[in-house]
Amino acid sequence: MDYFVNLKNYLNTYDRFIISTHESPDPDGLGAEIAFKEFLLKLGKHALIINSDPTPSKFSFIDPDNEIIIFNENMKIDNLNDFAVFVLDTNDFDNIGKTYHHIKESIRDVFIIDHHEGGQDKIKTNFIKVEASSTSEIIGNTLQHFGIIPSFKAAQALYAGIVFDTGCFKYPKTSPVTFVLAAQLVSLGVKPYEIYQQIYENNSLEVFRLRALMLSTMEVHFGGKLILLKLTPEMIKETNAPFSEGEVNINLPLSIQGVVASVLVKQDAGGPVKVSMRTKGNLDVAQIAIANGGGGHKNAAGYKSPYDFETTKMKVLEEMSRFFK
Ligand SMILES: [Mn+2]
Repeated sequence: MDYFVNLKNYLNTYDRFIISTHESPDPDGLGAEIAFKEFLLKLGKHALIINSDPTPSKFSFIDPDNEIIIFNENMKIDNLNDFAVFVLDTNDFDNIGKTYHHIKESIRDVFIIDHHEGGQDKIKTNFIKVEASSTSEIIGNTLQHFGIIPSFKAAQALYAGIVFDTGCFKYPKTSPVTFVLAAQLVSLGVKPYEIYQQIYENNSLEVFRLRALMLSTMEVHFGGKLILLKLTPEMIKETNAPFSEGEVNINLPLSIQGVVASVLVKQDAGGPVKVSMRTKGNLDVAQIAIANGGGGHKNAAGYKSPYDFETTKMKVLEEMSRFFK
């Protein structure tokens, strides 16, 4: 399949674009947005980035010029009827949050660029490449395809996105394509150790306290093969750490010998209870997420639950039990 046919058609049809990514934006969504905006501008297009949630401060280095606009209910976008939208790093419209719901009646069209499972029905008319390590990888390859060299800013943004989504080039979708692109970005001046420090050695004390609280909720299930952690609004209040900083702790239990699944049941103040699942090997949690209205990859997926915290926990353990019979 030539993934670029859909993209070229869309670019030939419209001239003004809004770029957005998922709620709780991560370096992959942010990096892809910054580089993709530059790409659109170089093609002579008009482009704005509008996100539903603010950029976490530790990731602000990805947007050094403060280009990303944070949505608010009262914002006025001139000639909104002329705009078409690019959604990056999610294929779940509910996951784009307030921005999308506010503009969806006015905009002309929507195009998705993503690497998550769950959007199989959308692959034919969008640009969804589930084997890509990251959306930043897809955007980097898109620039290569069009013969456009990213600026240092865009190169750094893309590199940060790739590092984050591959866990420093170690998750299963890391491929030769990933390394070739990373080599190009480093040749453009990106300093790998600086990006590593920005993303991984930049924690606040509040974030570390939140991690300690979350680890103290640890439950061991299925003979030590599955670990469950909790992240509650009370923990956020007590530590004053950002919710998104708690979410990443789901990866910690996978460092334990014999653990093949990690589950996080989480809730931000006023929001729904959510479930995140991480696994090793062939345990496919995308299926569980999709069956519950969510999405993700085989080894990393999640969904929003209609139930309270305890019921959600019991139900996800029941779903996961299929792997441990
Ligand atoms: Mn991603």
